[in-house]
Amino acid sequence: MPNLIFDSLMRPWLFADTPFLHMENGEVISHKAFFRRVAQFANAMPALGLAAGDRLAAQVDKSDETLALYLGCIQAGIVFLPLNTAYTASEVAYFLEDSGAKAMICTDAKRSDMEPIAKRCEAALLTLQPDGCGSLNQMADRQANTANVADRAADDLAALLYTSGTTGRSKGAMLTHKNLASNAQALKELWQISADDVLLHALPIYHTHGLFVATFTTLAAGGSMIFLPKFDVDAICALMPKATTMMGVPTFYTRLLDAGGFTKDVFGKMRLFVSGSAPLLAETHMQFQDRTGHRILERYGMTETNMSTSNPYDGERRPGTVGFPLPGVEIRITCPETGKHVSDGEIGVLEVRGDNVFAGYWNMPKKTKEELRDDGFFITGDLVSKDKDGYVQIVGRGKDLIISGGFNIYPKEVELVLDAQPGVLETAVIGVPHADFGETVVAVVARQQGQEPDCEQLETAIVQDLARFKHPRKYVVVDALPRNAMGKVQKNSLRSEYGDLFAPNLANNKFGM
Ligand code: MLC
Ligand code: AMP
Repeated sequence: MPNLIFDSLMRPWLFADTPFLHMENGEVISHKAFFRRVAQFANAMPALGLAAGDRLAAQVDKSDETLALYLGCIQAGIVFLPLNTAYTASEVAYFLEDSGAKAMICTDAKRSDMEPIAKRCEAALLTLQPDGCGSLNQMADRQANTANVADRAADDLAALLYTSGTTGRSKGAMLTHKNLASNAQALKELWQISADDVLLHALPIYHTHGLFVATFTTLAAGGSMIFLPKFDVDAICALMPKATTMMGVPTFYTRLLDAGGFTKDVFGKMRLFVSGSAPLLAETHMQFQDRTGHRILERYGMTETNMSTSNPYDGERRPGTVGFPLPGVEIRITCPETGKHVSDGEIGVLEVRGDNVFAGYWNMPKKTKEELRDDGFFITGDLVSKDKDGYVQIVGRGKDLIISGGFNIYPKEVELVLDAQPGVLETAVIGVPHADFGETVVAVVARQQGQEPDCEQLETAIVQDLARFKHPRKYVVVDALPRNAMGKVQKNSLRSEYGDLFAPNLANNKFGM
């Protein structure tokens, strides 16, 4: 019975005594031991009331247990819905309601906040703890360590990942077995990942990058991972001598370059550094090459498409570009107004087609139709050009999106919270350059005539509703927002005006007027 992800990424290593996870405390978990735990989680699913095709949402800390739960869902045919640990209870409530998840897994610390939400959504609520003491860990302990494999077609869903949208409403991207398995194999081949590779894994595992790109390529090759709970420069420098590869967002690389301890003793044995999820400045690429002799391999992707393009492993890795389409992925560059192809060298919207492209947005047929064309091309919303050698360069975004340290923030979501506060006429939320996060969030708030918004109150509303990474790092109160002749707010002019707010000497005063 087929189950593409299980068959291609898990089955080959089920009984292998080779190492899979090197934990921070020195513990080494073999493939065999890990997959026994996976089977225990798979066997726990019926007791949670879940059957193949049902959704399970999880907002839990990164650990070997979390990864085993993810893969247990794959084995049992459950659709996994991972959630950023920074999301507030009200953000999680939306995902639970929208997805119709039948089970919600959280940490012990969040259980009391989640109880009323899970009850309202009629979802089973259990906890998962890295130390194995949560109620779901204990339920898994009681299960057999071999399990049946659920029959899943290539187009059946494996995961539901929510991405925010320009309307402020998050959309669940439906990812199939075919999407994830094909991308893992393509990247494994392209980046020459082998069973001998040891990946330094410091990314979160609730997003495409840490979960699918990093973990699934390692599984595709039968390699192992040094599995760190989060990115910490000292831990990275201490453990890199044992690794051969690392995948990270640009902030990882700028922080490493700033670290005195990042020396040849540390990176000497590494063979590959991959960057993605946000633009890597050509300057960072060059500085990294000067310091280490390594050329960071930059690739490009999206939650909806997994990875679409990559710089070559063997050929020239060109700074400021994201390389070529992956094998099996087609791209075209079109005019945003007419939808017609643009000539090489001209700027247009990138469209992508291939087994990597998702099946659509959960319960949003209209939105799906707007972004996924009848001929299978997905409109990414990223503005790109292609040079004469075929290298794709991301030159901007057609969508109103801020990327901070690899996390996406759709301004509309923040604006909706601020617009509802007393004294606020309207708000424009923009991204401005930031040395550490690449971009950071600034809110430009127009006061209602004769009233003065209370910035502390704005901040309170934001803290209550939105995850920390979405919070404006600066509020600027103005009389009116700039508009063009059509009445559209001119965010470009705000970005020019406030673009240097995070110049070092200005960054301290949060509430600029
Ligand atoms: C943490 N904070 C952030 C933040 N991460 N704020 C803005 N942007 C971020 N990315 C908050 C913290 O809560 C903290 O708040 C403060 O900022 C500084 O904390 P920190 O300790 O310095 O943060 P740190 O834990 O180091 O996190 C930074 C980071 C992390 C870059 C290591 O954000 C990270 O791992 N990012 C990776 C994101 C990722 O995997 N993206 C892939 C998406 S998939 P306070 O209160 O202390 O000020 C995708 C598709 C594709 O995009 O192509 O890959
Ligand atoms: P997400 O919705 O979190 O999957 O983020 C996807 C977005 O991240 C893309 O649409 C791009 O805007 C951006 N992105 C990913 N990789 C890169 C990259 N290498 N360079 C520039 N932007 C990138």
